[in-house]
Amino acid sequence: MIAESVAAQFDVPGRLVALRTIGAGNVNDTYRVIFRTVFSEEQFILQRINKSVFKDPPAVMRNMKIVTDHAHRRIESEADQTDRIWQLPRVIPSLDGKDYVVDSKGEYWRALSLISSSTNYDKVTEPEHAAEAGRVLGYFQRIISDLSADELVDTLPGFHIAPSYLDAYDKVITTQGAQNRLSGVSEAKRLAKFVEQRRNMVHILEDAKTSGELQLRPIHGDPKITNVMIDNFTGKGTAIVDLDTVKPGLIHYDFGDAVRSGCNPAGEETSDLSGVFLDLHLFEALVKGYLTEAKDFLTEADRRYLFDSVRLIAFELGLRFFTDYLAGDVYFKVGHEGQNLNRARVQFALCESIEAREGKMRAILDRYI
Ligand code: GN1
Ligand code: MG
Repeated sequence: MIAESVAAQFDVPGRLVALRTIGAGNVNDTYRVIFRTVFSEEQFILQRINKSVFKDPPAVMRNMKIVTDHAHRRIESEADQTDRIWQLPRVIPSLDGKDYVVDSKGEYWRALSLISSSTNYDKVTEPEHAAEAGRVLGYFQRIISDLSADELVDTLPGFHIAPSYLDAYDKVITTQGAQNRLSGVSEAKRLAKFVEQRRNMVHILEDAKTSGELQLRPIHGDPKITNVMIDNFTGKGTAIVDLDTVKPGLIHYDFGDAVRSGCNPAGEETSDLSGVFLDLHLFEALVKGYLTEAKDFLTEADRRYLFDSVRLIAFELGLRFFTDYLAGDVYFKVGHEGQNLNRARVQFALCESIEAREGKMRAILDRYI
């Protein structure tokens, strides 16, 4: 198998004893690998980078290397002032000293260190968990806040640029395939109406960026709850993983994504919409955790757009899933027909719930910032 021969090309001591697919992620293929020597065992993450999403894998790895090198230095320099051990994946070099391996089919692979004794979860039901999700994101953003966005390459042009997703939707919707789905599936028709009613809010963050009110910074790009590692011994957040979307962006994309993912107790993949809502207890806890770390680097303007980012990112992800459903599932991996439609239903239901709670959410934000 290709993954096994690729695994042996990274600089890890010992011999391969196991390689297992882990079903994480909607984009890349991910494996957990175990190597053993006479005296020790090394476990690491092996990933094949999805080239149809990430067109320039070496640039993705360069960003990852710059950010992790910087963050590791900061983690070490602050180590004796914190209440926990913070971790962050390390890029494991290949035997020939590169940050990736290219296989015989031209596919790019990377190896990353595992976060010790920790677990990730795909749903949040306890405020303590939401608080840790907020804290982990705030910490990560803080320790990279002194890195200039100019040092990173835009490896995914259009990523989190909401107006571009609307343009993509407008193109897809005119295709025959999309028209067939719209006329045959009543839920698809309902979602199309939902999109129409929200066109005018799609530009809010990009307008603030264009006017100079909000600035580009290095961001994580994908701080959803499954990327937050919780320490098995202390229950505290210890790391954020999945660093391939680290690039210049607005910190609001991260905040909005963390909230839409960490404050919906039903998670992303439920088919029961009655359980999908923005839980204000979880929100309050996440905001508190986030601001413990973020209050020092957020500007006045940054604070003003926090609520809008939550509403927008939930809508944007729903729109991305819906567009992909209409396009025939070409971007997000699916396990069954209609999965992207269902994912869109969930995010749109969440967006509605966010709209209904706007006053209360703004009041919570005002209380802590
Ligand atoms: C994708 O691959 P994964 O699961 O880490 C997507 C994110 C979405 C997320 C939703 C590069 O992330 O933007 O928020 O699915 N990543 C990319 O589950 O598009
Ligand atoms: Mg990701």
